[in-house]
Amino acid sequence: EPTKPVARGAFIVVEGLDRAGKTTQVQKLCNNLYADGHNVKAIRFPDRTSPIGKMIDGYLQRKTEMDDHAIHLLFSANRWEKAAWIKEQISKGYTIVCDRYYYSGMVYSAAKHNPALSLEWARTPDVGLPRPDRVVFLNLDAEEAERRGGYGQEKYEKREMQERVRELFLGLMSKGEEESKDMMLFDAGDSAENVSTAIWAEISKVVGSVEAGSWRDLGS
Ligand code: FDM
Repeated sequence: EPTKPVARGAFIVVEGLDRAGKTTQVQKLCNNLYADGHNVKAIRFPDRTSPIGKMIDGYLQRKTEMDDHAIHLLFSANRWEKAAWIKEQISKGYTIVCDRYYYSGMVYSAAKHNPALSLEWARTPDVGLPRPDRVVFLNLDAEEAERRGGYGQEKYEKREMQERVRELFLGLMSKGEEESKDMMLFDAGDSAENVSTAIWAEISKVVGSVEAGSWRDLGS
């Protein structure tokens, strides 16, 4: 249990394309938070360990096929099954650092260009989930992503898909969309050390305000 009494923990999401360095930055952010005396837990979506997560894993590894809407709803359900736990941890004073959330959910599904699956439709099943206090978006151009090495074998690891995903992520930030209020862009093309320093400058302030009780409620 946390030692310092705080109003609540913060809910921080890290988003971005494959190769943008999400895993590294989540780790560095957790280390910085921990060293600064905060209680912190890292999670990721999809959480492939639950029964729903195992269905998602089979789909991503191309072992099973699924309708675009059906897999979208499974990704959302995979967040809903963790929502109560997230709220509980935060109320206990733990700051949660989360690798991907409903921003990935919206843009990866909408990037399929299925005419029956709009960004608007994709947003709906996640309405009501805990709202992050800040979303760190790691932006990387296609060329730099290519320079960092080839993509893996999973479902969405193709260049055309990644480019559409990137455009949709940027669209979420620039179009005055609801999501843009929480998102902050970081240039992931910089060194991991510089990116981590920039993220820490922002997130340390956010977490400080949240713990002091001078921040909005989760979910509002
Ligand atoms: N993904 C992830 C989605 O399509 N929807 C979602 O809601 C989430 C959370 O799944 F291609 C995609 C994004 C990525 C894949 O890969 C998961 P990682 O490497 O486990 O993040």
